[in-house]
Amino acid sequence: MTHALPGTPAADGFRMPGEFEPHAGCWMLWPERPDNWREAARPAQLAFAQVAAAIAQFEPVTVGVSAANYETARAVLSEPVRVIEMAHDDAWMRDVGPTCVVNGRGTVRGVDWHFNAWGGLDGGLYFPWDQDDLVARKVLEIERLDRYRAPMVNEGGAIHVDGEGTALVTEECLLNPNRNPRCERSDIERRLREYLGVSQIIWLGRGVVDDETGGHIDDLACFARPGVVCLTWTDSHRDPQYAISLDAFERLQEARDARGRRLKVVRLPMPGPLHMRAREAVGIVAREGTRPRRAGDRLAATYVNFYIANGGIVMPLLDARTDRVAAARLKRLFPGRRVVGVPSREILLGGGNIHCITQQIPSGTRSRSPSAR
Ligand code: KQY
Repeated sequence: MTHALPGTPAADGFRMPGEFEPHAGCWMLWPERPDNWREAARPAQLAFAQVAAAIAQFEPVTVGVSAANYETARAVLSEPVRVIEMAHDDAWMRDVGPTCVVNGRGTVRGVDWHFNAWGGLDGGLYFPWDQDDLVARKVLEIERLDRYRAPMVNEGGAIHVDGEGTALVTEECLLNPNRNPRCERSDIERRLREYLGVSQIIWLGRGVVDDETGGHIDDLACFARPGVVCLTWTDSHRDPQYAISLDAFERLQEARDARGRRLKVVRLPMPGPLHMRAREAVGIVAREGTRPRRAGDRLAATYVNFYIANGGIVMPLLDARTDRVAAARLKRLFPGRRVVGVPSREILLGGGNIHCITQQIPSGTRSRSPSAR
């Protein structure tokens, strides 16, 4: 039995680092469920394997896979990728994995949020989710990192930080009663301060149109570095995304970060709009208790859902009309990193993208506290 640490990261001197700070490695899960991924998840598995191989050029990657799929995953994933047997309900490591925090001495610990499949029985995407809720704990145990069990429902894709005291979140997601029904905005802010070690929370309104997570920030906006935010953007006034992105842009222009700086906002064009095709929908085996996927559904396509690796950016390729512009913007934004594009429509068909399927472990030391085994 492993116990969680008492107290909170902030009280113990810990903060969540920005994704652009150095990593010890990256964790992913293997897509398997036929009610979410078409054709028994084979096309998605190939896309996940490409993402893993791209990240493995920059840092160590570990993929958790069920016992039943171990051999397939090992055969498909490239040699440098470590494959570990781990039960899970679906494959969104960003949301079910730990959110790591560090202190001034370089000690790394993990925050283990409560997970309810993006809304539990009130709009959640599948039932049950008990195995997903254990993933963060298992990752931390394998990494030998101490764990805080945060007393709130949250997902890694619902938060971005600049590592210098600022968090970026959306009202649509964090204030949705299907996550923490008894919490007001002030309660959520207090928990984010305690568990991320932040002092300033910037609230955007809604997330990307038809994002089934209920407005995750990691589809809408992220920090490229302290003081610089990337924002999903469209110039099409007819698209409902236009008003959402404009509102986010205005709020970001008004905001100050924890150090009192104004933010520079870099707009990344949206692909599409993209929709699920009839031939893609037929390969999904509908099941009661899982959100159905239908031909014509709008996909939450965005280039903001990229992963920042040590020395690299692994970005989604989604639409030949916009991929090049987005890649050029990311190259300018991250001059010290190599931008690698991975075709990721198959991941998008499952409801997320490259950022959603990855979770970084920051560099640091792993001193475990004897009280928290
Ligand atoms: O972090 C994310 N944005 C996760 C997307 C989850 C989609 C579930 N089908």
